[in-house]
Amino acid sequence: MTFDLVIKNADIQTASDRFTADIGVTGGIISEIGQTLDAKGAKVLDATGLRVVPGGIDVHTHLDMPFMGAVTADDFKTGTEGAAAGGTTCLVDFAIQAPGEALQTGVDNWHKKADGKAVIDYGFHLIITDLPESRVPEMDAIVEQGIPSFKLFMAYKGALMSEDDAIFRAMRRTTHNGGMVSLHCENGHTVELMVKEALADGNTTPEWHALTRPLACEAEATNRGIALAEMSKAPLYVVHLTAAEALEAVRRGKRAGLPILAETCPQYLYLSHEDYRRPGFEGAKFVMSPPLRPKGNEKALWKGLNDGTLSTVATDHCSFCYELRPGTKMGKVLGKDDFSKIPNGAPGIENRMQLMWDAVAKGLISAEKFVEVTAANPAKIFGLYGKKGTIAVGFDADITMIDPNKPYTISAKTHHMNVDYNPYEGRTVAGTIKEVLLRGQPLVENGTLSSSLPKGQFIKRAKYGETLWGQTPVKSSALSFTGV
Ligand code: DUC
Ligand code: ZN
Ligand code: ZN
Repeated sequence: MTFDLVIKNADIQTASDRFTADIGVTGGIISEIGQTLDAKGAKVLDATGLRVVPGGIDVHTHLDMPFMGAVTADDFKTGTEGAAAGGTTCLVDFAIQAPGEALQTGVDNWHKKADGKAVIDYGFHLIITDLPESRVPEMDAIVEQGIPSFKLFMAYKGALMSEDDAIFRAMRRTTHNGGMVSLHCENGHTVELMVKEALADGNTTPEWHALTRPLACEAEATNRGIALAEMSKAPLYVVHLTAAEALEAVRRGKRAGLPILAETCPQYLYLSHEDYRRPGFEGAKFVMSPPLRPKGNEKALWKGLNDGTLSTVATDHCSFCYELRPGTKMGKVLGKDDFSKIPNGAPGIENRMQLMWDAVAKGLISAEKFVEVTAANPAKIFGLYGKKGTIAVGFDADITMIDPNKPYTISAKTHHMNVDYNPYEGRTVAGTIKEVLLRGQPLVENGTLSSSLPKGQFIKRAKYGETLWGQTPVKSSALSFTGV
């Protein structure tokens, strides 16, 4: 066998195993894993001293997204460069169907945004905002294009929110077309009322964003979403789960044998409601939905990761600058006098792998769990497995190498994302992302973003319950509701 690249002495970590071997790459695909591969004529990368893990897969990002009168600061260029620098080699971004628009239009718009700009591989989910009965069949064509997942919002009344009948319609269709619905679970009706009351009482500061979206607001919606999934006999993926009570609802659903899957994000594991009380207007940097939760809530999330109730850690990367961006009217400061006008969202795409590896170093999760929630499960759930999500022969050579002995300090001064703050500013994590490969091509070399970055490809994902073995969709043995 001849190779284009051989990674020598790799301390390989997958979701199930750790072993030392050489990795041979041919045509961007892992072609052999063995003890002493012959590297004659191949480029050689010596991984001695590094931990070698599958490239991260972030299944929840919002790049180049118009939202709340602003547009996110990161587009597919800066967002994927940030992702690459942080060891993420594939993402699934949310395309949006605007109200009144055909579903296909939302997808077409997102292809235009990403094509030629992304430096890592990517897929899309589709956010549905308007689903009368007459539009439901349009979902089938979207699934057939390799976009088998849809997101509907139970919050953001008057903008993104869907009522229960639309959610139910979407879920029922997925039982026929091989798609899956994911839900943003917050009760948009109570949020609207509580926000109005808070403002009428003169409560305008960022902390009120969280006070008007309490834990029960998320728990109620999560319970309702699970009930809708049960009635429609459809799988459900709960995005950005934060509240312990919502986690309990997922746990109950799983125990009852329902195909319910859930994700959390690093911000809900590492940050808390106290960040809203930072001096001045700084709390606005943490205004996102659902909001950060009171200290102590995160313990339930770590437990949920470890016992499998939570299957994935994604970022919900949705970056808005803090200051007004020159020449635009976009920035968190839009809500200086009214918290409800602060664009919701925070950056994180670059820091997810570092923060979760830090959890390994601190003993909060195992190295196997790290790979499971950052790469393997995202790939299995979202139809990428067989191509992405582990280090094995036949898979894309998407590989991240971490120096576990070199701490790294997170800062907006050094990050690659196009945003003027970092929610984790000054935090030192246990490892440094040293080398990152996308289909064998360098994204990060010796800790620095490569000067000649590869072109990211749109990945046609397999339907729910299928994988991309040999790059062709087949029924999966990899996905089980207890396993992920
Ligand atoms: N939450 C956010 O904070 N921003 C984008 C959308 C979302 O669900
Ligand atoms: Zn959401
Ligand atoms: Zn989101």
